[in-house]
Amino acid sequence: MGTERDTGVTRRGFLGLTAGTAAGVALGMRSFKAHAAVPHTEETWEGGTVIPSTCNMCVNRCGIRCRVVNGVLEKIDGDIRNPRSRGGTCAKGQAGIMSVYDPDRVKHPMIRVGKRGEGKWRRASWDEAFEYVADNLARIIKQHGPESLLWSSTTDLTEQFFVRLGIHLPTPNFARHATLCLASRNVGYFATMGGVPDSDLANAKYILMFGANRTESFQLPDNWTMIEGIKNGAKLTVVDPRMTYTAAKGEWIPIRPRTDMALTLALMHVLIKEELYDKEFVATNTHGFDELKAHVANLTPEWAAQETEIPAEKIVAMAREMAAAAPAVVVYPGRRTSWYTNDSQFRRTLPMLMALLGAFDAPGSHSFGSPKARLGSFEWEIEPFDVAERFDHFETRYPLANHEDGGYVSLRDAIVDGTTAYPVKGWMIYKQNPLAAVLDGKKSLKMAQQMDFICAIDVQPSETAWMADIILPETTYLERLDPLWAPSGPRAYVGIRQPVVPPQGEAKPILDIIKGVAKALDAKHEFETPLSQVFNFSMEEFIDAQLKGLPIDRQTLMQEGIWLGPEEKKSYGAYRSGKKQFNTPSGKIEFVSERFRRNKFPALPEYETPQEVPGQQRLVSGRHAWFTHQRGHANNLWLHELYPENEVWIHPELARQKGISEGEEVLVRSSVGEIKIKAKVTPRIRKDTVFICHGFGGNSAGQTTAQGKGGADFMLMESAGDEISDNQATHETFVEVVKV
Ligand SMILES: Nc1nc2c(c(=O)[nH]1)N[C@H]1C(S)=C(S)[C@@H](COP(=O)(O)OP(=O)(O)OC[C@H]3O[C@@H](n4cnc5c(=O)[nH]c(N)nc54)[C@H](O)[C@@H]3O)O[C@H]1N2
Ligand SMILES: Nc1nc2c(c(=O)[nH]1)N[C@H]1C(S)=C(S)[C@@H](COP(=O)(O)OP(=O)(O)OC[C@H]3O[C@@H](n4cnc5c(=O)[nH]c(N)nc54)[C@H](O)[C@@H]3O)O[C@H]1N2
Ligand code: SF4
Ligand SMILES: [Mo]
Repeated sequence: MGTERDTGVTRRGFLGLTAGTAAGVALGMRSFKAHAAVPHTEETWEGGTVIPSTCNMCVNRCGIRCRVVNGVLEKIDGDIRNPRSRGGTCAKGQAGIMSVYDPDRVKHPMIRVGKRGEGKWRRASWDEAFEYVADNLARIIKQHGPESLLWSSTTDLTEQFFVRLGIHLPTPNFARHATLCLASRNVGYFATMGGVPDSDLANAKYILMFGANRTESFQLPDNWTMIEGIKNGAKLTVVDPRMTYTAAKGEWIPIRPRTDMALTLALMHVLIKEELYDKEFVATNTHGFDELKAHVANLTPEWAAQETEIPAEKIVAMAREMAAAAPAVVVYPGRRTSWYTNDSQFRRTLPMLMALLGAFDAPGSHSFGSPKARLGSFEWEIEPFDVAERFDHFETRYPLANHEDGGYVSLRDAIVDGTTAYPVKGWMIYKQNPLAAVLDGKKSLKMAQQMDFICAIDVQPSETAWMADIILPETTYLERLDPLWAPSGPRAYVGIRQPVVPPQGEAKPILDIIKGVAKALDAKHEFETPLSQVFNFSMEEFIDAQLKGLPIDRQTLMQEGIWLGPEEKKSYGAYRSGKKQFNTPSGKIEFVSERFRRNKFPALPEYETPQEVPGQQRLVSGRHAWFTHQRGHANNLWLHELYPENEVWIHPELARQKGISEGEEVLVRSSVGEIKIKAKVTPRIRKDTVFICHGFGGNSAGQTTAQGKGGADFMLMESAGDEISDNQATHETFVEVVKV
């Protein structure tokens, strides 16, 4: 691991585990009592107790207030004091109740007795379960070394405990959430402007979205602020091959998929040619303008029109409108950017466009340094360790990726194709469902089958847990105390997630599970630092360390649910004037990246016309507002009632050609798989594209509500990853829709 990192991400900074050293602002002292009056809904409630906490049904962590009557969770509402969620809870947040009372939930440790995947299990005590896991890990460490263990998990407040255990073995082989979701966005933005900036949507005059579907794929507080922006008169332009509800709130630009970079390059061409760009900002704050100018000189709107199927006049008009609105423009960074093999380079073009417009460090545009509470750090054991190189050669193959996240596509393919540097025999999985979240599902299954040992720590018998040798049941987010949550946003705050009801069955919180494994493993193997010594603290102690320096104690925070920092007025101008530098090698926004050039990637994003398959459609996927692809939602009884199965969206003309009618079951076929799914015939999608909402088509027999409902997009998607970050590229596959 010891190589110089072009990403600048070091093992010390891993996961932000050194939280508190990040860009938080110091908070003024203000007593909690001074907060705005809390409740809204509970005034109408009769009886019961109200416990404030933090939602975990998706990534947003809204503030919630949970009403418990006689030990039963009856209602979840939003917490109006939360500066990001502002009292909102979506359908998923309210259906969180059913994650506790799900009849299929795993409530006891389960050990596989039949063949892998056959679904035969026996109940085990926790003592036996810890021994079982430790025996297997110790055996693999002894035979092949700790690096023979793959450690995979998805971002959450608790993930750090699981990852710490992996670090202390030590294994270098992590597979984390970013590589399924937003790694390419992060690489693109960090390379270009040193971070992913905040977007002041509420005060923007022009908002340009590429796919990002804020009215359905919730991302706080941007759902709220985008609507505020529109109310304040902003023009919203949504570029998407599909007319989402977000597109319906503005102008829909039905782009030919995978050609977005042609549009952004042509927009830059117009801004430069018509001298509409912000000359002062470009001179003070950017690097490589002359090279950019030459690079886009021939990339005319007429050229882009052929690629994107957006009329040239429209592209010119967009550039002019943006320039007229500048600097109050937001070209939105997006969140899920696991689309194509050129995603990092495409995402680079977004901050480049913003830089030309001078749309940074001004109201209505991008900025860094939004208010954030500065949490105290928990003092972990000393690192680094002497760790092996990764088995998948990730660091040399993807020199500019975030190496601590790993790359799911390349690591899975290396294992299945037999090109690993050494054997990979054990797989520990926490709060992740890779057998449904990674494209080319058949290939992922092969990876699972070649493991000697798989342990899944989950709340549900997910597709992945179903293939494990042992399932360790975690308590749901409504039954446990988690580390604190202090995001940046419109106002600094600290939120707490705490037990609202007692755990079902014998489920345990992750820290207790890790402690159990650590103790059992210490008895079987000698570690540099005994693992039980690493995990010798309680969650309460961890939280107390986080609260150090903040004017609130744990008990009060648990009672109130939130600590709000002072209201701060954002100040602008430090970057524009050149007083503050960007966190890039040149200290400026980089049109040209010498770092990319050095690593043999194009220093300026280069467009290539996508290859298409005649007679077939490009498959794209995404979200539904009442459903989270992840977290076992297809099995949630209430959400299932709202949205029981997904469909494949096809254009009416295509449907007519194939004789397919609305609601009819069809076959969708690609080079790697075939699924049955109902057709949704709609003019809201291009004729050359089909759409499938991700998260359905599950094949775990343990999930009786979800099993077999709808179609699994990931079984159709061919293996592909972004060239720079190895973020999975889920929209590279062409499919045939067949009438049955
Ligand atoms: N085809 C296709 N693939 C995609 C996407 C797509 O749009 N299309 N989207 C991608 C994106 S953006 C993402 S973020 C990933 C997400 O994919 P993952 O990272 O795998 O999703 P998660 O929901 O974090 O993890 C799901 C698992 O966590 C379990 N779980 C839920 N709550 C808890 C808990 O409290 N404790 C424990 N231990 N387990 C819990 C659930 O039962 C489930 O098995 O998928 C990606 N994959
Ligand atoms: N309700 C709900 N909210 C969620 C989630 C959820 O599962 N449910 N998940 C959360 C997570 S983990 C994430 S990452 C975010 C994801 O939120 P978003 O980043 O908004 O991602 P998606 O919903 O996947 O939307 C992708 C959109 O891109 C479009 N698209 C596909 N190909 C192209 C293309 O070539 N060009 C353009 N311009 N557009 C294209 C698709 O048609 C789709 O509408 O949502 C978060 N919020
Ligand atoms: S958006 Fe919905 S599911 Fe996500 S955290 Fe908020 S309430 Fe929960
Ligand atoms: Mo995601």
